[in-house]
Amino acid sequence: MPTILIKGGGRKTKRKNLLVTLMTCLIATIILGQAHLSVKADTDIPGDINEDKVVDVFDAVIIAVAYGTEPGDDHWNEKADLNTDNIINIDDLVIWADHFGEKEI
Ligand SMILES: [Ca+2]
Ligand SMILES: [Ca+2]
Repeated sequence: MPTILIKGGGRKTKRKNLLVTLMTCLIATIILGQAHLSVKADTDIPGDINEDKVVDVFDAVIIAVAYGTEPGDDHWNEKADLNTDNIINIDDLVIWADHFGEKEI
């Protein structure tokens, strides 16, 4: 059985790997024809950052773009700060993951 060895990796490497993973998911979603246009509407689902009434990879991309930022930084997005602790990090991504796939009818 082949073994994949991943050495070290600082914060930037981990962030890059996360972004690559999220972009791969986005591309796969589009290819599979499951992508849809976002429509602004009020929503109460945690993790539905773009307020299209579904928690999907498009919301994760918004987190990825704002990842590691704090208020005042370039790319800061208040809506991506799901736990409202003024930093976009893995805790926000975990909240998104907990609600992934949820839809508002
Ligand atoms: Ca959404
Ligand atoms: Ca946060």
